[in-house]
Amino acid sequence: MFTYLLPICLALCQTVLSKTLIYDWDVTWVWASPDGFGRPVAGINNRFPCPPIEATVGDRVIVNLNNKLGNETTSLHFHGIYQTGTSAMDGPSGVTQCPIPPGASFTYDFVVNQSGTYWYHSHNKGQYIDGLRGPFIIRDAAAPFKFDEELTITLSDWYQGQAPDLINYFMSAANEAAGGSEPIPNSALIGDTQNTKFNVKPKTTYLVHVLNIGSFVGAYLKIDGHEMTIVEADGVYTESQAVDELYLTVAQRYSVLVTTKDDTSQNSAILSTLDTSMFDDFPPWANPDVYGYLIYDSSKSLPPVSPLRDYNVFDDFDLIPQDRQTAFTKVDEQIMITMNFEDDDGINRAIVNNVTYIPQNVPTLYTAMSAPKDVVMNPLIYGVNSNAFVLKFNQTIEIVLINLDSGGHPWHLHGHKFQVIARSPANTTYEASAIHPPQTPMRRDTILVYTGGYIVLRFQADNPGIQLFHCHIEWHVEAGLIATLVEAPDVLQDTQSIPHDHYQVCKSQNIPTKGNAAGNTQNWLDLTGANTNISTNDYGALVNPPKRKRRSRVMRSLSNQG
Ligand SMILES: [Cu+2]
Repeated sequence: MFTYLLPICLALCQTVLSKTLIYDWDVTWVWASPDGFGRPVAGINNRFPCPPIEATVGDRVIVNLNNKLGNETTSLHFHGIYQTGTSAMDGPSGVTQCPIPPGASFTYDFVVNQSGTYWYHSHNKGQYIDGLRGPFIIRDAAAPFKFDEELTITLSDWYQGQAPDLINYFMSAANEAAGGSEPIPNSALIGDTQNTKFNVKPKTTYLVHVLNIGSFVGAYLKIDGHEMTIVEADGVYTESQAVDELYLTVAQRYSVLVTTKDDTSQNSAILSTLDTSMFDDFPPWANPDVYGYLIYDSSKSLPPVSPLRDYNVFDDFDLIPQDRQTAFTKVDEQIMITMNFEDDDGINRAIVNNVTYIPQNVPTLYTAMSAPKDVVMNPLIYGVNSNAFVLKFNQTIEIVLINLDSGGHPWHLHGHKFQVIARSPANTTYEASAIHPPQTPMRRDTILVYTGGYIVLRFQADNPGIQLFHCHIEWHVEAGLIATLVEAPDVLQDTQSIPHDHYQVCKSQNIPTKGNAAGNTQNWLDLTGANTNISTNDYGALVNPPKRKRRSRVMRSLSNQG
């Protein structure tokens, strides 16, 4: 009789049941040895691995972040979270906030109206390479699948060196002269450690959240003797897809259903290996293999393991979203992006339409918030090196990304899940006439573009905010492989605000919070003083980097040859 009230009740009940989750987090250096080698790691509350955030759809999440690192700035990004109405909580430093200096505090406060497997990580100058990252799981009573228990398996590459030193060498003339290679990870991790044990019950269906929280290369995963069924990718429910192996680029996530055996006589191995095809060099000290175990009975021995080498990967382009959302057919605005790398005065820089990304004097969000109406939609005010594209509210946007580099790149868009309209094989020239959208394209927030190939993505510009579109390889972020989508800044400045503590961390560092990219509040089209110079002494998030050493004569002659 009262069935017409049901939707109202569901909405109300959701609101009533929503919780506020408060995380008081000190970012601290922790001595840890995830792969057996001890080193300082960026952790939380003196612990590493960093703790998960576990929420339910509709919850409000508050993270009170205190930077107690002492020697580095920090920030947190909540990867895949839309931040609808709260662009200021997105996290990338220089974009939606200032870097948080040592001793300062900063509050992230937002509501999660989405579900699935996400993660958080520092979005500040390559810092998450040093460990500041963790899972962010959002549960949903209305999820279209059934399970008994949950497990979270993170995969990642790992370095024994520290990010500031690795970044400094990666961005040096010496490295460019030697070929510009990314640093090779020493090892691989499961759950930010190795030989990780997961206790399981027999004959039980687990929802296993799998995340690649690494910094550089993709990772394969297989659970010996157990089939996996993909039911979610990057927070999008999918039609069930059985696979016996997963491949995740950095920043991608899946939920898979795994039903355990009805037999506790043997434990099972979890096999993971890094995608070494992304290494420019394969030194003997690099170990791409890592293992974990499903423990059915802790009194039984661990099963023997051997490296995972039978790569048998399902193409994520073929996944079908469970809601069967059809492809957007009418595109209002097309953004063409060509990506490549170039030698910029002896330094290896990434370029988006021939321009390398450099953070601007004023965080881009603050430029958008303070701009007069007559210039807020003008990409010029955001600075040439922000690679800004201004999107009009609610338009359907198509991004065509053409990869001219001789390597694959996992591209991530903040604030959205895009439809994957096309992905070409490697070394394929883009032709608009060759694009035939699938009827119900896969949606996700991170997608691999193959070597020399292209991807075509579509989404609705319905989320006013500053949304970065960037390669998620941290080395490439540092090298400037970033575009800035300034989404409906006219709506943004009328509907959102910046909390006082956010401005405060800028003021304490004398970073301007008003004006165009150069900080000019008088003449908005005068970009004199905007940041157009790349750093020649990049030590990542270090506050007091060592002074630049004089380059030796040998190095100078080497780089001149390059
Ligand atoms: Cu890349």
